[in-house]
Amino acid sequence: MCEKEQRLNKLSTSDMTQIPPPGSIVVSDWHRCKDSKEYFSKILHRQKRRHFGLLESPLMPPNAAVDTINYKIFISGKSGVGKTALAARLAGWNIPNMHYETTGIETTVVYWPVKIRESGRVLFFRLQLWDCGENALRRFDHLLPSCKEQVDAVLFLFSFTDRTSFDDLSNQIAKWTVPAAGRVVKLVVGTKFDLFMHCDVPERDVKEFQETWSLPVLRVGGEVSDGLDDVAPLLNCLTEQLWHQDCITVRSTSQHSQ
Ligand SMILES: Nc1nc2c(ncn2[C@@H]2O[C@H](COP(=O)(O)OP(=O)(O)OP(=O)(O)O)[C@@H](O)[C@H]2O)c(=O)[nH]1
Ligand SMILES: [Mg+2]
Repeated sequence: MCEKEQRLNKLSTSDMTQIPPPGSIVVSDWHRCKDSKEYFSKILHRQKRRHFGLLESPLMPPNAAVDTINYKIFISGKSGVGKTALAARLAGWNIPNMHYETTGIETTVVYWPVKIRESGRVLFFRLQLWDCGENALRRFDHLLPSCKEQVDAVLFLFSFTDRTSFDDLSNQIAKWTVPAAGRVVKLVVGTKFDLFMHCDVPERDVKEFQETWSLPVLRVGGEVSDGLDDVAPLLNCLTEQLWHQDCITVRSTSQHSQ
């Protein structure tokens, strides 16, 4: 059974009776609630984020039956836009000040506990972030197909300090909207939001873009902080879109088989 099938099997029928729209699926500030402490403590070490290797996972006591569900996320965007920095930010690592071009594919594992609002169910999302240097993607044809294989979501990056990266978004997104691409969650992330003195993308353009494409646009920037407040909006938005996509998939396959 492939990873995706295993994941879909973990959805209970109660998760699908009524599928709420994204925005009301997960408890949004759960990391601030008392009852989340035992879960978030598993992804922290001395108040900082714990680093997980490919084969490592948060250790929960055996009596706490928490399902872990795996997703593959591809980070897309032109060279220097901040793909590697975003992967580091989401994992709680420091961001390199210099731009070191990523020469191939790098993967980063991020765990994020989530509480589903309706059922009160807690799940660990295991997000495997795929970051590939833009120049390497152009140079080696075999890289993009491996990034696309079984991908669940794409983060489309633009930089607030680089107008061309914003103007190219529509092209990038259109490539992933063809039917052959299958169901893929799409999120737009504006990086370098902290460099407002050099901002080249005014808020009204972002708003217009958001209305045209009906996609969530998130903003990131600045130093990586130790807390979870910095990453929670993006990770909650991503996890709930993924959960919503899975619920829709299961519902449509069960309708087909009836
Ligand atoms: N101030 C600020 N700098 C950022 C931010 N994100 C990335 N940077 C800087 O932008 C530069 C390029 O970021 P990278 O993450 O290496 O770019 P990339 O998209 O991975 O580029 P390639 O690997 O060449 O495709 C680095 O010097 C980062 O420190 C941000 O949000 N704010
Ligand atoms: Mg990079």
